[in-house]
Amino acid sequence: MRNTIALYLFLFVPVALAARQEITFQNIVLHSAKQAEVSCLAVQCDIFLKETYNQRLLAGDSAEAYFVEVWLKDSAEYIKASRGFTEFTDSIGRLKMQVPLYLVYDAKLYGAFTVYIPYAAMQIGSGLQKIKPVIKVVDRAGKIMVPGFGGNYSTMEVPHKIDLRLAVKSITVAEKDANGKNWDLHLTNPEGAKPEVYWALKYAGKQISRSQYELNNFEFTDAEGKYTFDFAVSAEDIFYIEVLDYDVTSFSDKIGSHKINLQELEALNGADVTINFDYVRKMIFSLTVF
Ligand SMILES: [Ca+2]
Ligand SMILES: [Ca+2]
Repeated sequence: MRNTIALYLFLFVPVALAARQEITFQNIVLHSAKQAEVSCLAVQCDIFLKETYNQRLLAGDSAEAYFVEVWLKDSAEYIKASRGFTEFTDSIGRLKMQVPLYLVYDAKLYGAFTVYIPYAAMQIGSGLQKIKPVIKVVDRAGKIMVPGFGGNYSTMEVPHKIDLRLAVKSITVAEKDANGKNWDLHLTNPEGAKPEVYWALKYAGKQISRSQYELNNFEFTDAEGKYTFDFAVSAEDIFYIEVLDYDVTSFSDKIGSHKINLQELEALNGADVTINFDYVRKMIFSLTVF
């Protein structure tokens, strides 16, 4: 019997000490801001922790970060993500931004914590719209720390949105990189020194689409439009078509990055355009507004 009690205490005491972190939000404010050259809704709040990282560590909780997740509502409904923005959604298509909240040794307050959500990623009309954030916090294992805290509605000016179709038809890259070296190291097979060329669409600092690569080839082609991609941007947003060499053993090598803004787009609309930039000798693509 005494053994049983001793064992019970041994198991029970650490669990009791490791009670959950408590997190609260105050001063939730919405405003509009440019972030990564894109019109965004900024959701700002002050976050208060009940205990510091050091206190949690003493309680046996070594989590060094929590994750703040922000959804939006326009009425009773959650706002869904626009076409092409799967990088910004939860599993059922609701627009979601997730940002890590790194824990500092002795801090209990995170003042002015801000999450940026591109307006173009929201399935919402332009002009004045009522929007409210719903904030949740999870730990690294996905355990819910704060179940879903709703702010108040604010009236925001949502910029005019443009639906686009991007088709990258072909890419030819230089045979050597910036250092005059082969794109890939390959001592036994000269073919293996050629790159694996693919393109990626970079928007608001995130890769929102990419093509597959072709093995050992200075060229990429997509005559059938297999990787044609539909997405939306706000009127003055800037985005990038990046060309890369896929590498298994390291980060892919960047071959070139082409910046696209709307002035350029109006001149381009629908036609095949041939350009060169950085170590891309030739890229043929089209951008269509629809
Ligand atoms: Ca490489
Ligand atoms: Ca490669």
